[in-house]
Amino acid sequence: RHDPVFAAVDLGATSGRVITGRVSPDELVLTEVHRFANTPVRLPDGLRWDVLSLYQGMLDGLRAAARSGPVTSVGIDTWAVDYGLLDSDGALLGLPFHYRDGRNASASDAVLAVCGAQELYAVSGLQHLPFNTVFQLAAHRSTAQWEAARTLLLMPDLLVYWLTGTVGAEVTNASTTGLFDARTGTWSDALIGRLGLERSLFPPLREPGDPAGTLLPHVSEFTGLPAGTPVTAVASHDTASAVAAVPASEPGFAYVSCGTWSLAGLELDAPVLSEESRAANFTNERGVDGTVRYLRNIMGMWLLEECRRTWEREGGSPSLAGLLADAARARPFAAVIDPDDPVFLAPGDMPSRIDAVLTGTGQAPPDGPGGYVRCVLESLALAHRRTLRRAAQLAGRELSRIHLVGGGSRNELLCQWTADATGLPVTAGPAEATALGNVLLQARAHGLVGGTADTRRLVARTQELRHYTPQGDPGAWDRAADRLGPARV
Ligand code: LRH
Repeated sequence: RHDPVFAAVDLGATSGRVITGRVSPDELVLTEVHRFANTPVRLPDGLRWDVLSLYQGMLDGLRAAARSGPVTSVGIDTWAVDYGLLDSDGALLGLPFHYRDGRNASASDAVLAVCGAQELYAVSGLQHLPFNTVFQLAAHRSTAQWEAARTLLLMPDLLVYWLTGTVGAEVTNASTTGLFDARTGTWSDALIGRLGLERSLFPPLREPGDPAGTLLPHVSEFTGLPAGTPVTAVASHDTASAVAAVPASEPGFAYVSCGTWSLAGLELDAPVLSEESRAANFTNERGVDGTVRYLRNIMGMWLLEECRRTWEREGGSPSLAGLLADAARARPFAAVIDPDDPVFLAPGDMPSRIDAVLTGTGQAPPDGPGGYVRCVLESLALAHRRTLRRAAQLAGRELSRIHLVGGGSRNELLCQWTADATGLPVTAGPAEATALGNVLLQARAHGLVGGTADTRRLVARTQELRHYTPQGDPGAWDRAADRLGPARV
């Protein structure tokens, strides 16, 4: 059998992977052929992505993919908002900043002074996060590089450019810039003009499924992929790829795409741009086929990952399995935090920051790693609950089920507690939703699967899913939620 194989490049905040996906009408097999670290570097002027090592990791991965057999096409997805600037020769100006760099807070004030939050939201429908591209650009404008900049490429588009020499902006990720019109699905000339940005910085848009060029000769030579191998624009925002692969069939589903971030929300046909929605900071990011990803960012597994990095730096290296077993035994609801407190955004000592927040809210800090992990996971379950309930209210929907996808879906405590806190059944998996979404969009572009409904059926049929029903005393979750005071959402 020679089922077509697609190579998915999926770069996450802590690692990058190249995965091959073999697709047939009733089979969908992913194989990770290469994994590499994504280690940001702090330079004197800020925290940067090591984009050359990511590029090299991707090339090595494509070479491994080529060795494993014929590859029909390549697709790339990464996290959102970050970008590189090219000069008039097409050369990259400096290393892209990391969205967790601290320079953006004051820049966002400068933007909001020119264009109010209401005006921005009415057009872009984007949640306010201090690192939205529009704010990062305001910080970038005071640098010498800015004068030389002619083209802005978001991370996946930059990597596509290096593979193929073609320039474009894929829409699902463009929708996270703050300069994209959520109603029309195009760059907002109005906002770009109002903020005094050059319209020519922003490349022509690509829809998921559009061709994005073919491999340059030196790329083909290095990787061993044949000359002419196509690169396909996928839903290049990782969250959009993940949502496209949510194995849902019923209309009332909600999703939590859970990795470094928890992205919790609904899929809608049209944006919700009301003042209430803006005040609750819900975003209207673009999905496949013009759908709207109506969601909020929740700080996610970052809290746990950053706790573990802190413990490792201090010489301990508790295994994840051990930590989760300790968390399961720790006292329930001993400590709850709002995971979205901005103090948690930057890299650094996470347990100390949790202590400070707990002390500030009259709660005692946990007395061991298991206690911190319990605090983080219960707090995330509570954040899933209030975010999804509010999303449903604002969009006028009834919820019937939560699909928890992404790496966090492997965490049984988080899945069970999300079910318990919300009172809704949770279907967990696939953990590889983003890579599946990437592969299946390519398969669709090559005529192997139909639309999103087909994609989702294929995922549901072929991937291992787990089901959680709500258990325990729902009142305990209500009381824990009350302890957090008036919710930000
Ligand atoms: C998740 C994600 C999320 C963005 C963030 C910057 O990886 O793409 O959707 O908000 O990274």
